[in-house]
Amino acid sequence: MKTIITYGTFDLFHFGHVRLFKRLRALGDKLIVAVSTDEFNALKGKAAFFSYLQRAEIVEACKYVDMVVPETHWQQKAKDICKHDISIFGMGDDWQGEFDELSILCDVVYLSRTGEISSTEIKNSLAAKMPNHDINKVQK
Ligand code: C2G
Repeated sequence: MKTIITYGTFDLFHFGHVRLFKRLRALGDKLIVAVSTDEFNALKGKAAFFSYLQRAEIVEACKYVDMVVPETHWQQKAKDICKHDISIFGMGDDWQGEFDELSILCDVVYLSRTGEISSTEIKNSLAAKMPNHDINKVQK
């Protein structure tokens, strides 16, 4: 059983995320996705539109994803790799080289990031279209 793991915020889920998951899943038999909690996002200086639970629900619904776990701090990766018997740690290549130290535990791969889409770009283009709305608030 070859298990892959990846980490991220995955806000405003889009085809760039799907393409990453699809390619990672094709490398083995099981894909685990560690979704950044709201508290960890604050440490990353990121304010997601959707809450952790909403983002985890969306990611879990993706057919390429077998399991979702919370990402609560930067240093959890090595422990996760051992705990889940990970064969491959994978990220988009905007993280190229940042996690090479994990290669003592498993294979480390960086896959090309999908161009022309990002959660930030989605937010910005929506904000431009709706100048009077605060798109950072989920409509109740
Ligand atoms: N990604 C991608 N193509 C895009 C956008 C994102 O391949 N158009 C990939 C990124 O390269 C990353 C993953 O999707 O591997 C998640 O991206 P983010 O949600 O922006 O997560 P990030 O802020 O990079 O957090 O410990 C690692 C961090 O939690 C990563």
